[in-house]
Amino acid sequence: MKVFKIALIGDGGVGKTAIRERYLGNGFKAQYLLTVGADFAMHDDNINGFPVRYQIWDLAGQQRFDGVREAYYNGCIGALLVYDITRPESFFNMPKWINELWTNNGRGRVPIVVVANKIDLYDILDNTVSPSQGLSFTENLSNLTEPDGFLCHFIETSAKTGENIPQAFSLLGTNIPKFIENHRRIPILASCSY
Ligand code: G3D
Ligand code: MG
Repeated sequence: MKVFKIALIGDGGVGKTAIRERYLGNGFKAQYLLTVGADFAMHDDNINGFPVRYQIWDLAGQQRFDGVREAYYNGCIGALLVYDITRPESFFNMPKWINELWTNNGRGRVPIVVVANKIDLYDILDNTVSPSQGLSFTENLSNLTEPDGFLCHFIETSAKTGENIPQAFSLLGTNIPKFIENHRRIPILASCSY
């Protein structure tokens, strides 16, 4: 079975861990990597009908992150980049996260799904980031990745209600084969085989 390392990235508090827990279902067992300050969990899924195993990396403590950036990103083949629609600064910080991912994973521009999380709060709070802002950001990102053979996707989720959580992962999954097709000569890393 193919194993794909994917990372959850985005500011603290945007809902990365909540998204992961939703996707994995109750009772999942994450392994905590003390040296990296992150934990990862495995989840089997399929891409276009082919079985794959995702190794999902999630930061356990943001403050420890500085020294372990490379280990966190190394070998990643894609990421869910999460922002919180109720906190515009988490939206405006996205370029920083993209830069870190693309600089440190060893493969360059890997696929990203931009995830607008906490949509259950749209109706309750003012000053939320609008879906059109998220979409237009993602279209600009796609302009960068199109020469690499894939586009980036945008999806609105709620880890609280569960809306669109599996769909966020499958959107990323559809881009992984396209990425691999265009990067056949990139060496396979131990942490992620394809
Ligand atoms: P992080 O892993 O990105 O740091 P967490 O974020 O998953 O720890 O989530 C941070 C807080 O946001 C948590 O609340 C969590 O319950 C909440 N949250 C996550 N996703 C959603 C969502 O879709 N809707 C709503 N309403 N809340 C969400 P606490 O209170 O535990 O800090
Ligand atoms: Mg977390």
